Amino acid sequence: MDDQEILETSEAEIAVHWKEEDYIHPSNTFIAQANMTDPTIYDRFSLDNFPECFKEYADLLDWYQYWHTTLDTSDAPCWKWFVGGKINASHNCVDRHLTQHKNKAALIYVPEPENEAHAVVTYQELYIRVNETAAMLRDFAGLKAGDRVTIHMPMVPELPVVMLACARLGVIHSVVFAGFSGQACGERIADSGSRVLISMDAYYRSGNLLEHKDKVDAAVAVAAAEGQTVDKVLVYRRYPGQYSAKTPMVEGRDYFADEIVSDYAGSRVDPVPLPAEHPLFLMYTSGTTGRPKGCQHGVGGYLSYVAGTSKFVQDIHPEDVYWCMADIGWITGHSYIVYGPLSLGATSVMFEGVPTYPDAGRAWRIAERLDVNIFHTAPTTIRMLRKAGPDEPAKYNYHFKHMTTVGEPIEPEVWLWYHKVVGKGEAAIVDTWWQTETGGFLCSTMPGLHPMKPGSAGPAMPGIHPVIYDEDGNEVPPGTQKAGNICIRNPWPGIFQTIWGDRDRFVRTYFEKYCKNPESKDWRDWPYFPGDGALQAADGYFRILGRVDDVINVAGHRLGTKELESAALTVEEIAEAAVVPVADDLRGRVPDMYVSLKPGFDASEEVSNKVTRSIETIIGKIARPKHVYIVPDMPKTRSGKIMRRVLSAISNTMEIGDVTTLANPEVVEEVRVMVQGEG
Ligand code: 6R9
Repeated sequence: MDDQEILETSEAEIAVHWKEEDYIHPSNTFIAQANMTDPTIYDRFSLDNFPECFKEYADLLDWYQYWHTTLDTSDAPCWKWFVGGKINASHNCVDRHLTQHKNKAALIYVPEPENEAHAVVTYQELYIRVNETAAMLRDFAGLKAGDRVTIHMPMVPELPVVMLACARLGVIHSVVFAGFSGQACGERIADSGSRVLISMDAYYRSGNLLEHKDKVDAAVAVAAAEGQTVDKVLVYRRYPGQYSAKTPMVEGRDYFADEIVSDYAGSRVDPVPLPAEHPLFLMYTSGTTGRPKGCQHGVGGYLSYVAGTSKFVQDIHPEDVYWCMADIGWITGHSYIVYGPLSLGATSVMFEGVPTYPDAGRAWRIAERLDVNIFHTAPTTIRMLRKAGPDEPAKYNYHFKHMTTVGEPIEPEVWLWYHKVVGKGEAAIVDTWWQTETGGFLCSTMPGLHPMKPGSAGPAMPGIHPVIYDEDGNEVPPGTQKAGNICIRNPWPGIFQTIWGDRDRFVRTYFEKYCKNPESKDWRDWPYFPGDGALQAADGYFRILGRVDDVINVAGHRLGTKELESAALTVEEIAEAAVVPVADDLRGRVPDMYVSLKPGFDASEEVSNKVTRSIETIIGKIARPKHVYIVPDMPKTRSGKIMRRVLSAISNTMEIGDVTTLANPEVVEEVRVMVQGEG
């Protein structure tokens, strides 16, 4: 695909029709209590003060040893932050809060069955559990600093406990979202080189206790086929002492974690002082090729950035009850359920299940009962809740001072419902644009400083200096109504360090496009290219339009079209596959799958079902296509490239444009009728 084609196929096309509304101002009550109301923060974080300005974030943390170099660029573009510094994330998220807050709730866990009690984990209790778990990981599993461990766990309090236990030892965790298949987990185990897998027997979702342990065996087998042996699997039980899965445990490999950890009761493990640039975790995310990328985040920079943004943008104070509805298996959960809030000594709520089960009032009951006052979720959830129970929030007595939306562009109309109905007109809203790769927020209003503009993320964060480039690298000035590729001119502490085991891909994917000089060690020559289209209004606010590459953002989850296409191609009958994003009222974008068959095979429902099943097994149910269309042939250029732009126009009922230059223009109308019907 050439660049123009990429732009044309992008989600930007669909998003660009959204209207901007007027500004909405945060209330005086909010401003009076906000953590950040000083506009000079933007001057302090200007490029003139770069990179030293980020000391302000790093100083929110405890350091065993202060750094000597704020930013080391000698291995450009693999930036090293706070070099010479020594730090531990587990100490910062747990131990250091004991003196003042040991009896404060660190985590409040809300299980799905409403008759099961909430679990309140105080900082003292978290300290005990993290220590005992760290002892188990070190002494039973044999893990040490620098080793990788894969964690395939649902939303249970043991998940953050295990993450913090790893962080205590310097073990690099790689959490794989529980909704991913065993095969997807296995590929990530192999890529990261984990010999230990931590998992769970079962968890609740929409009223069912779902078997989860069955994924373990698939994952271990896939990893083995790729040359990575897993010699220990630690399985937590949803009900300790009672195994809820049907899959048998494998003798000598699988152990009940809740049983083993009891052998370490009372153990204490000192947090290991780690160099600031030591990796804290890997988080796999989809890219433009079939293979997911292990984004590697370093402890000192990442933790500083999420602490700073949690304080100033999430506006978390010690007395707040903060609830981010994301799953910890995604970056939002890592940064803004676990590391950001806990580094500030906050109370972070986590819940099991889905927002709409048993009914659309669940979220508001939780908010009322726990007196949540900071609420954080994604447009897809907001759309779902709005559809399932538009009047529900009014029935519950809760009050949010602050709300977040993250993960995909939000339509102004959905934003307004969030503001008026969920936020009862009281809450300040931040629309935070960022990515797995960026560790924390890149663009957002500062809630106590800026008015909100529905549908726009807002200005750049302090110390983040974006620029919009056209395809040729010319800067697009603000206020021109012209969209382009948003890039960041400078590094910041939250940026990932590299792609695990693939530095070349890191450089190629994120820097090559706009790099000014590949030999340079100067950060000014290496703008970061996140892969999103955007436009900047005259007021400096950025409107993010969506991906400009082959990534589809489904309900806020990133899927690579190539991953889906490869999964479809494993079905015997399939000759070719093409995936395009289609607009969906609830989930934002969903994939439509077009396939053509090998000679000798006939189209049937059975074949479409096979395609769907194969995607579910290879990736997971979240990737299930909305439709599988079996077409007689793919629309192709004369050089044989599938014209995804044409398929996308058909799926989204948009102008198809000129197809006369195609090798097989007649097939376009045939496919259109198949999808849209006659007329
Ligand atoms: C945090 C997270 C990243 C992609 C990103 C962009 C989209 C995220 C957004 C947004 C518009 C927002 N995205 N936040 N688009 N407005 N506020 O979602 O990380 O899963 O890596 O996805 O999501 O396209 O490039 P990740």
